[in-house]
Amino acid sequence: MKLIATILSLLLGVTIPAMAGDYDITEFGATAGDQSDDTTAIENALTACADAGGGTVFVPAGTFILSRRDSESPILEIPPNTTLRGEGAASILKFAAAVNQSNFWRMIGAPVKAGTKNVVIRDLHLDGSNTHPEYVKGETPEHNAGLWFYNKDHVIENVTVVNVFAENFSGDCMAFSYNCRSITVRDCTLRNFIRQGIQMGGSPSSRDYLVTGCRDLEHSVKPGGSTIHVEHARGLKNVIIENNQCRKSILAGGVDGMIIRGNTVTGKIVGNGNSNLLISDNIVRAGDNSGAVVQLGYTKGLTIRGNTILGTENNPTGLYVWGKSRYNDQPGEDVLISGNQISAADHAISLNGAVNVRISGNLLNAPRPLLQRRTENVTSDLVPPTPDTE
Ligand SMILES: [Ca+2]
Repeated sequence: MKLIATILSLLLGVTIPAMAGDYDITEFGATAGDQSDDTTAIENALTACADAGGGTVFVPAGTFILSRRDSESPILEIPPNTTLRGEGAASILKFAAAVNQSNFWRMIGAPVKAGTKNVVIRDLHLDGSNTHPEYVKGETPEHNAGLWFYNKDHVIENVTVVNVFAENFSGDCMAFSYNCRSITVRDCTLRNFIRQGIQMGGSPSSRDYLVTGCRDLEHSVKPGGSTIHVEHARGLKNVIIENNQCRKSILAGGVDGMIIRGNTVTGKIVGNGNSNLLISDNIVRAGDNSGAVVQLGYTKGLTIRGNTILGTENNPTGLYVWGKSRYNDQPGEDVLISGNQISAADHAISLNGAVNVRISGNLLNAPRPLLQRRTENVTSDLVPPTPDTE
């Protein structure tokens, strides 16, 4: 219909009102495969979509260039009831090289003045054009991101990201934070992030995030962060991180109600300051890191079940549950460790500052199965129990 409207418009010299439906960015002046900037054209397509109350903004196959704007971020604001859709990996939205000469540029996000809701972003390839090989403090523009849904003043609700390939971002490939609710990231692919792959934060009203079926490809830069990362959760509730493939770690803290399940991770799973946390059925292979492979600090209500935790000679500890240190009053509290397979160079399980712990039915491959320090009320089926060392 859009094409017919355009032809009629040309023949009759009149403007046909926009139809609900597709807003093809090339019909608004975007041109693929050249160096011409396409930012204004795509903005105009989004504005037309917004004026119609929503619809689908279509990015055909080809590379389209996005540049910095007057205000910092996000560059493309997705209005409510809008799908931003490409044809898959061949539909590329790419930062102009100059974008990475400064910081705080985000490619796609919510309108700054209004928030957004009912948004789908799918079948796209986002390229951040980063050329920094690794993070260097003060030099790497670490806040330049692909997706950035964050709004201090307005709600961002029901955002679904599907089949998006995001690479070469000097900050995060995708980030969700303040005022986000009902966020789904499904079947997305990441590569070459200098900060995090998928970053999730929150605010007291943030809730209900699902990240599933995502993976990072082999990197040609040195990521400084994790494949999936929850940071600055600020009261975030209900996060599910399920069935992802992570070349870097999963780090997640400060969430009430979180499931980390069925992921394969090369690196670590680390979580601090959570409550009501389930870690189950993950396969975690220690990467080139040392220390404990899975580390869970000052968590209240923690179930660690059915995981395969594989350390190397660099990992003295497989699973480390801790709390109540000089830095935190909260112990690791109400902890169930059951049915895991754990290997490590020294201790399979280490408890430090943990209270109310039940350990049962684990298959442990380590010189010493259990180390306890500053624990209370630990029930274990490990025979013979390892004596407390302190
Ligand atoms: Ca162009």
